[in-house]
Amino acid sequence: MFAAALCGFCFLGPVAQAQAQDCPARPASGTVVADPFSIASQDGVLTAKFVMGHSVDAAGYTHYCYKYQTSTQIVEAPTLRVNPGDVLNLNLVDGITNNDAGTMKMNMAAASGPPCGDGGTPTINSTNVHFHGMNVPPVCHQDDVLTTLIQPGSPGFQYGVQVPAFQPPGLYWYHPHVHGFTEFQVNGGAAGALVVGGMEKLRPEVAGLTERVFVIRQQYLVPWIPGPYLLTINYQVAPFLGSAPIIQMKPGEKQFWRVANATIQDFLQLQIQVNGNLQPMEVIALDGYPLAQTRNQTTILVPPAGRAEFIVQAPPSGGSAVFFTNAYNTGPTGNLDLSQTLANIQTTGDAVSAPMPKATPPSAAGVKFLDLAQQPATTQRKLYFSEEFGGTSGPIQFYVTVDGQKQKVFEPNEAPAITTKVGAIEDWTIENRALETHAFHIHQIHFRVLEVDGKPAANNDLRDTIEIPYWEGKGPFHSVKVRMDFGQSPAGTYVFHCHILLHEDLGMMHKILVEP
Ligand SMILES: [Cu+2]
Repeated sequence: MFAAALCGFCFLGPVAQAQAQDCPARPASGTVVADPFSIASQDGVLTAKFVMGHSVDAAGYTHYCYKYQTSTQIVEAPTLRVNPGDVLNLNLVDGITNNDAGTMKMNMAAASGPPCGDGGTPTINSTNVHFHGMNVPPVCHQDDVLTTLIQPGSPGFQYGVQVPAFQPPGLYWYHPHVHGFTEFQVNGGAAGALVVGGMEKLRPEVAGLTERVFVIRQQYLVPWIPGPYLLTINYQVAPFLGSAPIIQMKPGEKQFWRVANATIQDFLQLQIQVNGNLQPMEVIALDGYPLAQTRNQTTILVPPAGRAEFIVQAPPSGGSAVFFTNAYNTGPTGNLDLSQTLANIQTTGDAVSAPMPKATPPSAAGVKFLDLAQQPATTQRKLYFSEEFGGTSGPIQFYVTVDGQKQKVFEPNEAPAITTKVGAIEDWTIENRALETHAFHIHQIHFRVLEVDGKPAANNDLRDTIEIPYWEGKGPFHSVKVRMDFGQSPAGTYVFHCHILLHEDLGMMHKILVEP
């Protein structure tokens, strides 16, 4: 969207002066990409303490960081590894200090109802955590983002997240979700991977392969002005010009890559190019959920907040390969999602000559609601994304609206736009009436893609985030029809929104109440 539309934020002022480096140093460009530090549950429990830090580096980039103390150093945003049925005990301290922008509070109302955590007014220095894609309850101390506020200077907040026994193995992620301020902290780097273990049991293709976790993030040059931005891979900048990050593989080796799109707005079109040619990737899972059947793709579109897990094969000795994101057109009022190299794949060491072990047939056991498409829906709904220029509360308004209701931006104390019940099965048709592509996301549950633009979808994948292309200005609106199975939903109030985080912060979000 236009930089001009951001002027609601412009009063936040210029880039803060470089300050003491509270956040760990990030890797230099052109170096070998390391996986994030990883911490795993033991005996069904993962206990960790994070401190949210903040600093501005010498280049003027604002960092937000989930700091974690290992036995030897402080790292940021480690990968959390749990198994279905585990408990994640995460203590989060808001250690943001010396953040000048935070003194200029935006006019954000607190949510109605009893506060969870420290309460008070949400500011750019407040934080909380959303466990994106996890089917956990939207309640205080688990995955409530509507009332949970952690404020600087408080002793910290204790999450005790009960991972459901039915949570599919796969890649999820965590990030802050304070309405009005989500973009700033995620843009600064506050986001990390969460892996639910056991993929090799459902998809034996990945058993024995080296696993890599790549978190693609985005950082604006100036954190609250969209415009020039850089993509990073595991915190290493992937520059448009100059030395690309390096991913090392053995010649001919197959690896299992788990890639999270933790950007604030970028639609990634992931490709592997070998000697300039597109190479198929074997897609294992999307948005954490194993596919009913794996499939080969040469491009994987991953909307902001989406995840893709796939098998990559390195070129033989002497070959060269590139991990690439192709340009994606987000429409006349959309952002520029440019093509660029994310990393150069460098072959090193001995070639892997033996063929990969033959996979045993995959088991569908444990994959949730494979037969969902055969069940009748009890309710049909239509929702749409839209934008309005020249409104009273800023140059542009972003709406997601239940058809028949009034277009309005999210208010923390609003009533739910949708009320349903645990056990309901609903079909939602979500249309995009804006001149810009949006990314639909709902908390707590996955949905099955039934139709795209009114035609049966090529793949009935289970997703938690999906792109809906922009309107060309004439002709029908693009749409997706998805099936929501509230039989898998916890009761409670949670949200659906666009996962372009600025849009969410500006109110392209509403609540859904799922009654017990
Ligand atoms: Cu959007």
